[in-house]
Amino acid sequence: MIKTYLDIAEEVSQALRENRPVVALESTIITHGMPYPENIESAMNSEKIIREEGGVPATIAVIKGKIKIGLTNAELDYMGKNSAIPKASRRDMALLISQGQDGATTVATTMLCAALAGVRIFATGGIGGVHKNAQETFDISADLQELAHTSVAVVCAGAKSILDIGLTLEYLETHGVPVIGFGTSDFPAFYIRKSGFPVDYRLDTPAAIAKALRVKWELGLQGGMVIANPIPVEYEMEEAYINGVIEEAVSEAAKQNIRGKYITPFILARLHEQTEDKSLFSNKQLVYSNVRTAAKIAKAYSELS
Ligand code: PSU
Ligand code: MN
Repeated sequence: MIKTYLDIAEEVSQALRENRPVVALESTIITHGMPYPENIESAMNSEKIIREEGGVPATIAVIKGKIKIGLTNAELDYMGKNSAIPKASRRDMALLISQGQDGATTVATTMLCAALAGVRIFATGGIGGVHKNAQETFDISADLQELAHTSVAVVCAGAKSILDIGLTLEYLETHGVPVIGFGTSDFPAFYIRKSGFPVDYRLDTPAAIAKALRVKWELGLQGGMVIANPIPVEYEMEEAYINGVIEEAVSEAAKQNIRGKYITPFILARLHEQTEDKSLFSNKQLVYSNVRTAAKIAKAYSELS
């Protein structure tokens, strides 16, 4: 039944059949997370890095009502040039697909689609989370509920401090989602290596992470795992500077009354503008680092079975 909706690229399905490493990549980061043409550059380079590590990339998007697992270069280009394509989180999927529309998948829906296709490891920049002031706005990303239920590991550089990182970690704890620091005991804050909040466990090798994933899922403990990989030190931003820009962007969003799914893309665009693309450069570099780590974990995971 699900096959009606899924369109898995031949290269990806062959890799899955042969138990070779596959890494899922999201499309909201392309359509709404970075400006054109850097978004395409980042998407293509991410795929290249996965191949260098011996894996197969599976960028995920909804195109004309089909869930695509693995995009062609023309499809990547299409997702990168059309910022009018709607951001598709869990609640949007049935509507977009039933109407034959396009959708850029968020962390939540990339996990969902990856799980449908049998892909277990996913790399991105940062996860969504509990927004600052959520006690009034109720703004908590659907990414966190997806991590609670869907068995896919998400390699990320932590979460941006546009979010309340402390509350995001509390939420993940409540829902039983392990948060692992890859080579760090401090949960990273995207542009900076440390948020000041501890991770639950520190693991230093892809093999140790792969083993933890296998045990979790063999125990029947459904749900994801957050693998937090700090930005490489040479690309880290200056903390006081970036936090100042973030605060300004968050209050500008409130002032302009930006709501719901539009908040995160608004803030991201504002950060890139205000830092004259310095944050975009760091953003790309941390994605590449996450993608490489994810490919290594996927390889270690496939060697376990
Ligand atoms: N954080 C980033 N870059 C992004 C996103 C988050 O640094 O591109 C995107 C991801 O697709 C994430 C989504 O899943 O925003 C979260 O949106 P929301 O807060 O509306 O759930
Ligand atoms: Mn939200």
